[in-house]
Amino acid sequence: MGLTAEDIDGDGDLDVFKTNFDMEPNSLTSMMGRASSPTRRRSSGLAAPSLDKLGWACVFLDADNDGDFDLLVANGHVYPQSQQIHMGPWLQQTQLYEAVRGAGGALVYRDATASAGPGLAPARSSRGLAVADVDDDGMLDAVVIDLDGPPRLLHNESDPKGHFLTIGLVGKASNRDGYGAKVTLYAGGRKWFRESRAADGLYGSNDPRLHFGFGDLHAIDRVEILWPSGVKQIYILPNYRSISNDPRTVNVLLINPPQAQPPAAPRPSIARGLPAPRRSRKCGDDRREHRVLR
Ligand SMILES: [Ca+2]
Ligand SMILES: [Ca+2]
Ligand SMILES: [Ca+2]
Ligand SMILES: [Ca+2]
Repeated sequence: MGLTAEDIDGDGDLDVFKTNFDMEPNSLTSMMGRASSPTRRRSSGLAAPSLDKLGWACVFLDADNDGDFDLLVANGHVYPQSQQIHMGPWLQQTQLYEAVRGAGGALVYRDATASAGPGLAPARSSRGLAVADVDDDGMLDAVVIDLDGPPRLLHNESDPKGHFLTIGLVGKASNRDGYGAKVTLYAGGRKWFRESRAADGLYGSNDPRLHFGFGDLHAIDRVEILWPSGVKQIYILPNYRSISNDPRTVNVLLINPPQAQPPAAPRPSIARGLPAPRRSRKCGDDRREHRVLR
């Protein structure tokens, strides 16, 4: 029913997760290069806990900022009388899968729903999901849309396991929200690749800002942005090293503010520890050249 894609293994190619019907497993497929290249199914631990579920919306998110994408899946049957015909229940829990390192360091998922707190405890016939840091505390929260009930706001009260950076894109030659931009963050010998999308999963639109968790690394080497206009920007972030060693420090970087508008007043909740504003730099995506900011 639902489909989402992120580069969960850090090889630069998107990996695709798909939810399925009752008595069918959800699936994770790794892309291997260009669209015409072969794909491979990953053994990820996501199949067995989904067999008795009918899955809908799904969103990858780094819920604990440890640097690995976790996963939320909304579930619920299409038939209110499903158990009378020997299928799964009408009401099902939304599932949280935690990304962990398995044998040889391979990324696998474990069903963490039972220990995820009261927000995921009730069974509902859920359909939609959206993820956003609604209170700007650096931890991604979520909204679940249920049939026959109000939306559920799930506030993430996890102990953060690492640092994070939230990037807001403001297009000029590209669309204003920067949708379609591809952002790659390099830190500590790893890279994180994300696309900015207007919609994701199913029946939901996430926070347009891109959230990166990167564990105990508190120094970022660089951020590369490929805008829909074709312009490529490279940000070197030397100031980031001195922001804080405290994972709870909130770090929001607004990239490519529009020249036509005065700079917005910093919001108190996100202003702590920000690097110096870069609005004076000519780094817009309407300049068809590569620029390295130092
Ligand atoms: Ca990948
Ligand atoms: Ca299923
Ligand atoms: Ca994680
Ligand atoms: Ca939050």
